[in-house]
Amino acid sequence: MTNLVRRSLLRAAAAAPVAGALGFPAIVRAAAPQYVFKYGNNLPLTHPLNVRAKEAADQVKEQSKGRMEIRIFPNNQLGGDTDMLAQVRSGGIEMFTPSALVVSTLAPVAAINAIGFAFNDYSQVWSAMDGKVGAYVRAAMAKAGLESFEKMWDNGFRETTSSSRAIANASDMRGLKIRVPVSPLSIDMFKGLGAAPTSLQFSEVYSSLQTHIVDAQENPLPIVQVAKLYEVQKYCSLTNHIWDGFWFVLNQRAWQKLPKELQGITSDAFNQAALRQRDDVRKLNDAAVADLQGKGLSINRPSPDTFRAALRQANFYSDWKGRFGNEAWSLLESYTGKLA
Ligand code: X2X
Repeated sequence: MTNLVRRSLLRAAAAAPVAGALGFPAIVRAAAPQYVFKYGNNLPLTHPLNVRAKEAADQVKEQSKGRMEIRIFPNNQLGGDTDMLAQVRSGGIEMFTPSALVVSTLAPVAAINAIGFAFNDYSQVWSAMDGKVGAYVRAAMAKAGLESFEKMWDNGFRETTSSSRAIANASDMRGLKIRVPVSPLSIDMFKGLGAAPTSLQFSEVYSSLQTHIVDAQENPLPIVQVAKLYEVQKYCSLTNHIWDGFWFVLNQRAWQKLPKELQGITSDAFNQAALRQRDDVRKLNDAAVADLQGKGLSINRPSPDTFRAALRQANFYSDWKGRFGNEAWSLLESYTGKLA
């Protein structure tokens, strides 16, 4: 389907229930939603992001007594990440959950949580992202025309999978044809490690691994599971190189048009769902190693030392400190300790 056809079908689908209700008796018409938000994302329905977003949407419908409806379009149905980012700004869709890496194509400082090997653990991650680092990024997104909910959703610590070899230390990255998201920081980081990275939208990942356009990719284990990447990969190296999360972003005009009461119901539902989703990802991740081994992936746990050293030597930390600026960088370091 072309994007154009897909979009007009979607418009028709979104309009149908409201228009259809016009022919109904008054009692049914009263239940027609006054506000309909389309929410697009890039993940399969089985990922906790979709499971918990559906719960939040149901909660909004119930608490708004049917006045507000959120329709979920998972799995890149509305196009890839770059398309959805453009649509949420233009108002083609009202909600989207891009990874911080993808948001950085619009608001560069959003990639700051993805600085290689910055966070030791989740307690540092959530302190920073629910605290001053998250607030700084949200202000930058608002300047770029995107509203966002306060609580970030978890993607996870990114690991490296490959069809050609296990990655035990930085020298194994040399020349590796690896897919990374559409993210300047990811490209720079993998170049710094000596790999040959290519940016592709997530919608292209499975097929590009299958046809060996690339040999490797990097993603948190729950994504390797739900997108069945283990079918087209042999090795999984627990590099933990980037912590990545999804921002719940909203079209600014559509958000500002919502009555305060509905804004409150909606942001409460999604911020609460985010906390449950974080818990789901943690549990999935704990069980994923055994599951993926059972599905045939060979798993190893490299030490971060050689990777950090390679990045330092490539001036990765000092370069990105310069790009993000001293203020943002010191906020990050107030949670992680000194990085550069
Ligand atoms: O595209 C990816 O690799 C994913 C699913 O992790 C993001 O959305 C960045």
